[in-house]
Amino acid sequence: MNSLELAWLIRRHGVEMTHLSGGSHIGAVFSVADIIAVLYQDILRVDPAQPDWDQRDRFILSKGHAGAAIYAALAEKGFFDRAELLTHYQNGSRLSGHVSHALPGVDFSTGSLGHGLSAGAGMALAAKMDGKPHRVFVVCGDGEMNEGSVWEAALFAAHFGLDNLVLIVDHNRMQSLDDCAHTLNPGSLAEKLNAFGFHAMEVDGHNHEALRGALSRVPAEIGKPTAIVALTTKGKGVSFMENDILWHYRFPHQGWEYDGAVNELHSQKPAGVADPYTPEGAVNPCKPTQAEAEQGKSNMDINGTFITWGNDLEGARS
Ligand SMILES: Cc1ncc(C[n+]2csc(CCOP(=O)(O)OP(=O)(O)O)c2C)c(N)n1
Ligand SMILES: [Mg+2]
Repeated sequence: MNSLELAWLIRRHGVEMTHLSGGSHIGAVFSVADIIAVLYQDILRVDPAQPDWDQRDRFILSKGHAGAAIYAALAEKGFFDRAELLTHYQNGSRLSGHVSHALPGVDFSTGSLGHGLSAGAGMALAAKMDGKPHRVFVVCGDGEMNEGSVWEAALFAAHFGLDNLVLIVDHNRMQSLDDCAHTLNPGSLAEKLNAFGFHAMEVDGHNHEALRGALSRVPAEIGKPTAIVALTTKGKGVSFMENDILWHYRFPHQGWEYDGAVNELHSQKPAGVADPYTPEGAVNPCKPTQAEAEQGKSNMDINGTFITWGNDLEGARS
């Protein structure tokens, strides 16, 4: 398998998992899918046969609401059975809505935003103190960068010269209810991280070559933590989900949402990969009514009023 195939499978599993569970944050999963695929396929030194191997690279998905993405990657890499993916977000499942270290291959439970970089910095410092060679990779959301604890961790990482620590920011310019710029404008994250003592750079977060290039050259500078600000699109891969805040939380409902998502993914399917759920795509796909098509692009009207339908209004606000 190559990273493009893994990224496609992460998105396809993501559609199925969120569709079946009626939950999860599919826009965030699609946004980070390419980053996670390149990490797991080409960068992370991990071994599914020994998930607790002492010298494995550590990975923390600090934006833990995108747990479906790491679950799909871990299953594809052989950490657990693919069938378990379909229990996601359901009572009793190890694959809780937000990332849980109950699963082999998960180093740190997340979901309460703002903690991953602190934990990762601690792991990186411990590795330095013990003279161990592994690296620590942390993915934060750009909305998550509003959390003050992230910047405290950044100061700490630079102060201790943690060049075995890599922060990747999934910079999709949106958070749960609005654009980052309208919520608490982060300005240039790369400039700020450089000012905090990182070696920071911007890359196209959907371009596997660019991601691989940046992630293979860590540390980017000896003695400094590396930051990769990955420029991404929320909902990347399904046109009606892209850049639409509705899809921060919404799951693909039965009918045209599910069929449309599946068939758009099929139009991008790498030849070497098989769809485990709908080998030929959605057959006789449902089409949205005109009203649905008009509403389906947003959950807010021009006055900022929520106009969602179905059963996920509260979810859209979490
Ligand atoms: C401490 C904390 N506050 C609020 C939330 C609720 N929440 C879940 S996702 C989210 C938005 C995150 O936006 P971003 O970090 O940009 O991630 P994206 O979904 O865009 O990848 C919020 C506020 C949370 N999980 N943790
Ligand atoms: Mg975001």
